[in-house]
Amino acid sequence: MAEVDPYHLLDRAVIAARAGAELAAQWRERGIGAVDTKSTDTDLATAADHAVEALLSELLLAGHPHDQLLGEESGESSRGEGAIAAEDTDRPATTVSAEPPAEGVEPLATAEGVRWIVDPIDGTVNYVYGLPQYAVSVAAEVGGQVVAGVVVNAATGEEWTAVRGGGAWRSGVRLTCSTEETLQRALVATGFGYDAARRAYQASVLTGVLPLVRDIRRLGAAALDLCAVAEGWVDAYFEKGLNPWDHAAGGLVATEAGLLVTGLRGQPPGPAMVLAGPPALHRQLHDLLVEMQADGGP
Ligand code: LIP
Repeated sequence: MAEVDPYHLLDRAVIAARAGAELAAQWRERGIGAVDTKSTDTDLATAADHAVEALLSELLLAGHPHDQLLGEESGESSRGEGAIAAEDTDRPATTVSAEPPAEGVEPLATAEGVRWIVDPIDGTVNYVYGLPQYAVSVAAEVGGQVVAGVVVNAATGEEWTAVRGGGAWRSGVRLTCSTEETLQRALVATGFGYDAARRAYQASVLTGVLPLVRDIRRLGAAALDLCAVAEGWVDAYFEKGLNPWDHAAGGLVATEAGLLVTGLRGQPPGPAMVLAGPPALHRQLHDLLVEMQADGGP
């Protein structure tokens, strides 16, 4: 069994995410290149998405033949199997992110490599329109658990980082989520899929939620929604239909800021539902979403 230092993985994630965000910003400035559609006419993938994911893959996998990468545009790719490469255990953690290593975050023993879960540009529609709410998201998964993650808003440069057990941070400040306890006073973020039938169902769920909360925010990038809830900029967030790359890093940031990040009915966060809420509010919103069968529909 090899050991891997989650802060070393965070170093690697931050270096890659910053480079990816820089490339995304350059493409945005120069023109984002061809824009293709994926599952529907409104589900976009740009040449920039592909270029950024290729850069992330190169930076994260080069020299680490035992690591794998799951990316939105390329799917699963791996460079061989086996234990963590030696350099993952020898190098001291030279953290490039702002937060200091926290007490109690021990190196992890694993027989597998690291699986990097990346979204090259989360919030692609915002990116195409030039709305400054799109992000590069990089998460490191070891033994099936995300242990380090970074989200960089490629428009503003804001950067959120987290190591499991080490807190969530932005610009050297440790994040704590909302303490709101009343659903009626909760500002709730959400999002919608690209398929028309799913959007109609999600709108019907929203019809039941909107009258019972302070208000709704639809910001357009799940990774940044999860960082917003970690900041307390919104009190809670829920969305059906997310992919692992949408919420892997942002979900750890939210968890480390004190939020409960779950699915519904005892399920983990996943395509059926991602719900992030402060402990005092999570149950109320959870039960409302169950009542509205928010994880159902197309
Ligand atoms: C987006 C998510 C967002 C969701 C959008 C879309 P993409 O990801 O971040 O939360 O509401 O429908 O799925 O497609 O921009 O990478």
